[in-house]
Amino acid sequence: MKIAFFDSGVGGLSVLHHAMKVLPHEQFVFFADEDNVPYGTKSKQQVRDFVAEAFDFLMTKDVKAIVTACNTATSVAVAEMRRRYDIPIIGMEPAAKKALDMDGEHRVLVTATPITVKGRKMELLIEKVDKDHLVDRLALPGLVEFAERQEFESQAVTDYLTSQFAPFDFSEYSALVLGCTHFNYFKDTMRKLLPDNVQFVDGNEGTVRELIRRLKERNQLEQNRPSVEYYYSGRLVEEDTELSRLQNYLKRLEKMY
Ligand code: DGN
Repeated sequence: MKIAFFDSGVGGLSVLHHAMKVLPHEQFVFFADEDNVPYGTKSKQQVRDFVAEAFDFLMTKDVKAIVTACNTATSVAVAEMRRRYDIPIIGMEPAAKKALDMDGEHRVLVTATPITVKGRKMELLIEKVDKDHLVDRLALPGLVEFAERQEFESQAVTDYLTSQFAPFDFSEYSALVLGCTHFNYFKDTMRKLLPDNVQFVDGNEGTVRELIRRLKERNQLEQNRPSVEYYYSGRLVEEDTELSRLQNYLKRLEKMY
């Protein structure tokens, strides 16, 4: 059986990229909801509907687990999906705890989409892990659009990040949390704009670790000939130009991770 990775767009490839490294004998299905990206600026109900449709589709593909490689979808829709299906459904959560645990004295900036930043799940997370009030939040919806256009290092990206980062005194921060899977593509670009005391923290490893734990529990890790099938909103990606678009993202990740 296969393992599905789902995202609103290409962000989830960053989690899949890590999974392919640590699970080299599994078969994957990657679903990017390219018809509806971006999610982060839509209503919660719209996102819930998109996710339900995608999951219904993925359930027809003989999958043994679904990784919701999208913090936004996890934040508003995963609980409902877990009630609906009885396979493991793994979510993403901005790695605020991991970032605080790494230092514990300096501030941490959690970046994500507007839905994730303002969501109830984020409030609960902060309440739980941020006893010393060290966490700040910043929505960076522009990065999702840049990532979808494969624009990672242009002057426009630098200008956008520079203006968004301007209100923060980064000498007080030990970490920046990449709380949206699309943001992983900008680690290098951000590195050039932030002082060395700021470390980047993402949730990729933790999510894949949880996936492995859940599959082991069910005795469902397999030794297959590896493969990945890509879908854009339910359409199998077959054209060379689109496959090479996806390869470009994986190449960028390979350089950075
Ligand atoms: N990649 C998604 C996330 O991790 O939140 C969402 C991007 C979007 O659709 N805005």
